[in-house]
Amino acid sequence: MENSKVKIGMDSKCVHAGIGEYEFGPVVPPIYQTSTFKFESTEHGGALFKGEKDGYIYTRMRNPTIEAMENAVASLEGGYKALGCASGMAAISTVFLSLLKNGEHIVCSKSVYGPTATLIATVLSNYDIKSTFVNSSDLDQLKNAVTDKTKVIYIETPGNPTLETTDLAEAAKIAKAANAKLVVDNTFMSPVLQRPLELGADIVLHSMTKFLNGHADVVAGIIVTKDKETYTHFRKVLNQLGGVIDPFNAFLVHRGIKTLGLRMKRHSESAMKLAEYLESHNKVKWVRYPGLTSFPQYEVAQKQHAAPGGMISFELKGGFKSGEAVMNSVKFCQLAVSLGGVETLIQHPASMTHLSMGKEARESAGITDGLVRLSVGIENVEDIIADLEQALEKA
Ligand code: LCS
Repeated sequence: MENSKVKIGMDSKCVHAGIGEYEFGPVVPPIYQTSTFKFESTEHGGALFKGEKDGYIYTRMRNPTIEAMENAVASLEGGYKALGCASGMAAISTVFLSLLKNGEHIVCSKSVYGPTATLIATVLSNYDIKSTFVNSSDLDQLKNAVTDKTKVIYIETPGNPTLETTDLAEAAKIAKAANAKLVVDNTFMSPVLQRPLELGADIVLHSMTKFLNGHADVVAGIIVTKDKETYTHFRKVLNQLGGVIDPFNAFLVHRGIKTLGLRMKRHSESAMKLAEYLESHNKVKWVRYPGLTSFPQYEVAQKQHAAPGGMISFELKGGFKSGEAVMNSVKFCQLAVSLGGVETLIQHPASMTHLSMGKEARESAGITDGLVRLSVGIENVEDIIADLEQALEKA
């Protein structure tokens, strides 16, 4: 199916991507839960190491279960090949360490997952890699931040947790003119709703802990490359750094991907209803959701997304205290970090995911103290609304 010349729809792709032919004819790829693979002889082992023969040596280097999942994500994103990683952060650090050298420069969206910003500001800086953080939805800011040393433009869109949305086709033009690689964190949308490579990005990555797996039971990441040269270079670096996914987690993610098309539709439909409900609520100051006409980058979102996705952020009129009161009052929505699973999660970035950034960097990125983030699950939306209704009474 995967190699078939017949063009199939995105939901069909989610079900069939990456599935090959296996011994005994299973419809699901077997889990090769092994760290190593036997050689037929020293000649055979030598030929594998020299790349003269195709085959498996050691799971950190290659594993058939991991490869099946990687092929699925590469196919959904429209990429060449992908690299399964132990977490989203392993994917991000592998990309940075593969692309950047001392003396070089990275431009990054201000509204990114907290540890991504912290990694750039406190770890890459140790290797004399300089950085500039910009509101990347403002293309002039993005263009003006580029220097002759810029090698990477790193964009998370929609950004965590503000949902600030960057026009990727325009960002790709800026990167191309600067001879820099455009790297996009596509975690919030998944390839069902947004495909950055088609818009001109060079590299896409995900925390697969979120929508791709979708069931809140795996921590994993992935890097999708556009060409053989980049893939081969990244594979070598990942093999040295060692942050690879394991076969069982790869199997679980691959299983999760089968329902990705259905899940993203349901997340988007329910989130749209919730965003409208929240926007009309008298305790809510504002709502950020790409499907609302009030969304600051509504036109870009309409152009770039197949549907608005499952993430909402909103600010309560009562600020920090109200935020705390709502979160301590929810009964159906669960107070937890992470996102993109089938269950609805609610969290407070200033005290949780973006705590490590510090107040000043948070405020500059638009992450106000009263901001609440909602990851809308696939439950009956009436149950989520009823829970927020009773919790908002306490705000
Ligand atoms: N990129 C984005 C957009 C994320 O939201 C996260 C994690 C990561 C990368 C890192 O992925 P991980 O290593 O955790 O697989 N986001 C989280 C969040 O918002 N709450 O808890 C984790």
